Amino acid sequence: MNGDLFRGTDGVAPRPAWWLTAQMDDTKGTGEIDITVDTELVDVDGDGLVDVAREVTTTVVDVDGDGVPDIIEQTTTTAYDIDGDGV
Ligand SMILES: [Ca+2]
Ligand SMILES: [Ca+2]
Repeated sequence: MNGDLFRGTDGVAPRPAWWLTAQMDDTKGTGEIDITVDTELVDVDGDGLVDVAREVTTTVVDVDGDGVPDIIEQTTTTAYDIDGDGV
């Protein structure tokens, strides 16, 4: 019976003899990290001084080197010159 497959004698949840997903092979390939930074400067009032600066950093990580990204992280940092002193 299939129910007997998961019953063990020495635990609540015994490990099955087979796995549903293939094991990861961590001996092949090398990881790769690609970081892209896009900066946008905006002069809202047209006085020639930058009022808003936005920096978007995109990080793409291929952990196992198979060419398919495994982790994608995007961070946006925005700075406002509220008092108009240019800083
Ligand atoms: Ca300005
Ligand atoms: Ca990958």
